[in-house]
Amino acid sequence: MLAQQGKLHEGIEGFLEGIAAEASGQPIGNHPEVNYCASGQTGWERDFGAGTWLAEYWNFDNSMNTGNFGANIFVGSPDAYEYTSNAYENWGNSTGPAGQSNFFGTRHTATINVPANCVMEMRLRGDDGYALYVDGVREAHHWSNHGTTTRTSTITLQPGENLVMVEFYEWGGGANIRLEWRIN
Ligand SMILES: [Ca+2]
Ligand SMILES: [Ca+2]
Repeated sequence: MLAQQGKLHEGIEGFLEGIAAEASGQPIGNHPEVNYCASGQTGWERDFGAGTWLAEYWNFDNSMNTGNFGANIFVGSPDAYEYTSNAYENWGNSTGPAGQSNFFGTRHTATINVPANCVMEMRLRGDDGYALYVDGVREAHHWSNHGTTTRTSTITLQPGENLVMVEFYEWGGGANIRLEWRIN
């Protein structure tokens, strides 16, 4: 699937590691078949259902500032992880999910099943860098140090399983990563 798309970009190594982890039996977030398009959800919603997302958290240090954190952060076992209903967090200037208030990264991964094509808008906001992938294709990103910005993408979820991944890193100051969705 990935090879057919012929795309290599920041974060893809981590994505492939995620595939390998799944194949090795490490669980990832999962969701029963849900007809999101029939939900009538036309306002922005953050929740996808309990336990949909595997949220993995890594601390790093500022020596990893190579201008491309994606190649460096998401390697090895995470420092912490949990299962969540959403990829929506706002830590502000407080401690992040793995114990550091600066220099941490998060990756939310979910397998979202839908029974038929489902056109969904996904709105991603973040401080600092973030990226959204669906089945290995980068749909949105703003992978640099910055205050909160927003990227909105129109995604067509295919019948069956769709692997959705949100990557994020915090460099300094405030920190948030917030994914929301709605049906057009
Ligand atoms: Ca920040
Ligand atoms: Ca911070």
